Amino acid sequence: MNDDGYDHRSVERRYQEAWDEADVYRTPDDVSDPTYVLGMYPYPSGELHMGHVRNYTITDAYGRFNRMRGEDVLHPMGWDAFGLPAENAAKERDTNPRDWTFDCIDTMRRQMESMGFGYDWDREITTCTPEYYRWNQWLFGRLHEEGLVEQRDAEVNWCPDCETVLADEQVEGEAELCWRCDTPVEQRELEQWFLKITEYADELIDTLDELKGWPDSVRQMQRNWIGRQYGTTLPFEIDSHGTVEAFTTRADTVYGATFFALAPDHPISQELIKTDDAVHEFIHHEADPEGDEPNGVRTDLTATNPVTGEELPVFVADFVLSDVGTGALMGVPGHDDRDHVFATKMGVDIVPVIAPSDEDDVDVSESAFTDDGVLINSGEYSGLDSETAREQITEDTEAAELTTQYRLRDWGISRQRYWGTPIPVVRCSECGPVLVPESELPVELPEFVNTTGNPLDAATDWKETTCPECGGEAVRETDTMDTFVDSSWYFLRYVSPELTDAPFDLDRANDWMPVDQYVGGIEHAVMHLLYSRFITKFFADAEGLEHREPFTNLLAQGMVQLDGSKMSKSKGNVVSPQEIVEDYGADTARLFMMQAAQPERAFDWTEEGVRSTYAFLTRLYDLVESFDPETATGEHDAVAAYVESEIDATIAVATEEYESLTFNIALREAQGLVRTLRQYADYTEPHAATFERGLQTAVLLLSPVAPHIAEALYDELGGEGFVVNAAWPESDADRSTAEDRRRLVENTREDVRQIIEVAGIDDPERIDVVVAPEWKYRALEVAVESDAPNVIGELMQIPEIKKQGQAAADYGKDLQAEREALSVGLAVDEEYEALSAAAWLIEREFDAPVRVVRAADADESTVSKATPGRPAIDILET
Ligand code: ANZ
Ligand code: ZN
Repeated sequence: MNDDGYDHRSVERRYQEAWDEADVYRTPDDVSDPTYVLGMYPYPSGELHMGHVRNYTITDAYGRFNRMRGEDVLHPMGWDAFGLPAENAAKERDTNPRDWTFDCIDTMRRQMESMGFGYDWDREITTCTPEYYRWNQWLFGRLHEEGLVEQRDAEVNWCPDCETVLADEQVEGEAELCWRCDTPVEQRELEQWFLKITEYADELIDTLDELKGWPDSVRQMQRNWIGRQYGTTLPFEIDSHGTVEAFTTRADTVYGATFFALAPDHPISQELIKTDDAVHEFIHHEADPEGDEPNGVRTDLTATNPVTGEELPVFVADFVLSDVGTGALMGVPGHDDRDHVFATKMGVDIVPVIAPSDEDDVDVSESAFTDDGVLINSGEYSGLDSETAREQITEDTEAAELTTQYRLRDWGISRQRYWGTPIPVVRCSECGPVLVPESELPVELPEFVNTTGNPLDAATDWKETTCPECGGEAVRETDTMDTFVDSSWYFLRYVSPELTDAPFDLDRANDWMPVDQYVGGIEHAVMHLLYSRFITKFFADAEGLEHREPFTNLLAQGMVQLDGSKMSKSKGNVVSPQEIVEDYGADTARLFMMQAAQPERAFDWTEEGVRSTYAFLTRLYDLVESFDPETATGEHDAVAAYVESEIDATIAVATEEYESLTFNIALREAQGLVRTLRQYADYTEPHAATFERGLQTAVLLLSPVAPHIAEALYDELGGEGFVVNAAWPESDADRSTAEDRRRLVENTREDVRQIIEVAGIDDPERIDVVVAPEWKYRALEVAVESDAPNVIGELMQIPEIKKQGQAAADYGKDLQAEREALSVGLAVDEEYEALSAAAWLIEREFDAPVRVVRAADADESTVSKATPGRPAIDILET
C-alpha cells in the first residue's frame, strides 16, 4: 500500500482489474438456487445518471452482503435496448439506431464498471439483438396459439402532413401538434395487436395479497389499475333501438334513476348523428371527455327503467366512457356526484332513494349522498339496506345480471416504429394475417432507412414476402412490439442467456426463480411489473414454469434530488456520476448515497455530504495504515473488553439492517465502530488483537457499499483473497441489550455534560456515577406489569419496597405519573457492568477519573436521585 494516504483512483482501478481477472462475480450454471438480486435493466441512453447509480448500488450492496454470508448470488445486468429515442437520435445524427444503441451500451457498461458494480457480465443480455428478440416473437406465437392474441381496431395519432403515426410523446401541447411539422394531429383507426392480459385480471388482483415483500403502495396501484368492480348490468328498453345494457355498482339506487346516458361513440349515438343535428353538433364540436365538467345533449329518445317501468330521458354525454362497462349508464343524481352536476346543469330531476339510516331523511338538493344506507322511495324495496337491495333487485329483475367489471384493458403492443421487435405476422390477400412459423424465426429487422414515416414501410425488399400458408404473395406486418414485451420476461433470460432453442432453460428457471430481491424506480410500479406478472403466469400455464410470480421482494428506490427537486436533465440540476468518480471515487459516491437515507426515501445530494464521506474514508484508511500489530502492546483490560462488546453489538445490528436493506442504519453502525476505535487508540495503548478485530470488522461491514477501499484495507490487515469472498463477521450479541447499554452510556454522558455546563465546572476532579438501588428495579418491573389503576398500593405490598418508607412512596408516585411510558431495561448488575466498561469514555471526554458506584457504597442523598436507566451523577470540583 502506498504511504501517501488514500488515493481513490489507484485503489479503484487496481481492484476493478483484479476482480475482472479473477472473474469473481460469475454465477456458475451448476449452483442449485442462487439468491437472485436484480436491478431493473436500464434503457441505454448513453449516460449513467444518479438514479441508476442509486438503484444499482442497492442491488450491488445487497448481493455482496449475501455473497459474504455464503450464498451463491445471481446479479446480472442487461439492456432494455429497443425504443424510440434511438430512432430519433439516429435520424438527428445521420446514423442508425443499432450503432447508436451499441455505442451507448459500451459507454454505460464502462461507467458501471467504474462504479465497481459486481455483475456477472457473461450473462449480459441486449434486447435489440436477434438472439434475444426472436424469443419475443416466439412468445407472441405461443400466446397466439393459446388464444391470448387478438387483432382489433384501435386509435392512433396520425399526422396527415407527414402521413405517419406518432407516438404519444411526439404529439405536442394542448393543441396536439405534430412534433415535426406542427400540423394538428388526428386520430385514426388502425388494426393492431393485443395481448389478452384481461384473461388474467382476477389472478393478477387476487395474488397481490400474497406479495408480502412488496410495498403496500405498489400493490394498491396495481389493484387500482386493474380496477375490479362488482355490479349489475340492467337492461333498459329504448324505443325503436331495442335493449341497451347499463352497468351499475349501485343497483340499489335504481328508483332514483332520472336519466339515461350514452357515450358519444355508443352505436346509438353514432346512429343519431345522422338524424339529430344537436347530437351531431355535440359529438363533433362540444364533447370533451377529458374536461372537468360533464357535458351532454338531450335526444328525443326515452329509456324504460326495467325495475320501475318509468320512462327516462336519454342523453349523449361525454363523461360516459365507451370502454367502461357497456358505454351506457343510468343516471342517479341523488347519489352520484358526477350525475348530480350533470342533472343540475341539464335541469333533470334529483330524487333521493338512499338515506343514512331508517329514521333519517336525506337532502340531496345541493349534493349527492354517495354512501350505502337504507332504501327510501323505492317501492317494495324501501327499508332494505343497500347491500341486500342490490342482491334482491338483481335477482328480481328479468335479464339483470351480476357482472364484474375491470378497468384493465388488453395490452396493445403494436407500435408503428422501426426500432423494436418485428411482430412475426405476414399478411396474405388470400389467408389474411398468418403467423410466421417458429422455424422461420427470427424475423430480423432490415437495415434502417431514414424516412419521415415508418422505415419498415419503406423497406420494400423486406416487406414483400410469401405467405407461409399458401405460398402466395404477402407483405410483412410492419408494426413492432411495445418494448414492455422485452422487459416482461428478461429476468428469465438471465438464467440461460446463451440458450438457442428456448427462451430460457426451464429446469434452471424452476430452480433459480423467483427473483429474491428486485429493485427499481416507482415509475414502473404498474405497467412493467404487471406485464411481468402476466407473462410469468403465462409461462406457468403454458410452459411448465413452476412459479406464478416473478419477484418475491420489491424495493422501489427513492429519488435523488438536488436542492429539493428531482435531478433531471430537463431541470438542468444533474450531478454527473462520472465527475464524482473522478474527484472522490466510486466508493465515496456509493457510500454517501447509501448512508444519506433509507433506500425508499428521496434524499438531497450535497457536495458537503460527499466531502465528509470522503474524509471518513480517508481517516479510516489512515487509521488502518497507522496500525501495526507488532508494536501495539496494550493489555486486554476493561477498555479492550468494552471495545470487544461494541464490535459484537455493531455486527449484530449491522447484519440485521443489511438483511432488511436499511443500509443507512447499517453504515451508521460501522462508522460508529470506527469512531470507537479511534477513541480507543487515542485513550490508551490498544490491545493488538482487539484493535485488529475491530478494524477488520469495520472493513467487512463497509465492504458491500465501499468495496474497493475495503479490498485495500482488508489486504493491509492480512485478509486472504478478496474481501468480496470473505465471510461476513458473526456475533451472538443480543441487539436489544446492546442498544440498552449504549443508550444508558450515551444518556449518562449527556447528563455529565449538562451538569458541568449548568454548574459551570471548569476542571472536574472526580466524577461518581451512582447506580440506583436494587428495589427500584423491582418496583419498575411491578409497575410495568401491573394493571391496577394505581400502582402504589401494589408496590407497598412488597416488603422489600415497603421497607424503604418515604423513598418508596415518592418513587411509586413518579412511576404512577409516567405509567404509559415505562419499560423495563437492564437489570441493576447489567447497568453497573455497562457503566464500568464505558467509564473510560467519560474519563476521556472530561479528563477526570470516573468511579461507577453501587447504591450501597454511596451516600443517601445521591442515591435517592438515581433511577433504573438513569444513574445519579456526583462531580467533585478541584
Ligand atoms: C348508477 C349509480 C348510482 C352509479 C350511484 C354510481 C353511484 P364507480 O363510479 O367507480 O363506482 N358508469 C357505468 N358505466 C360507465 C361508463 N361507461 N362511463 C362512465 N361511468 C360509467 O363506477 C361505477 C359506476 O360508474 C356505475 O355505477 C355507473 O354509475 C358509472 F349512486 O350506476 B353507477
Ligand atoms: Zn396466403
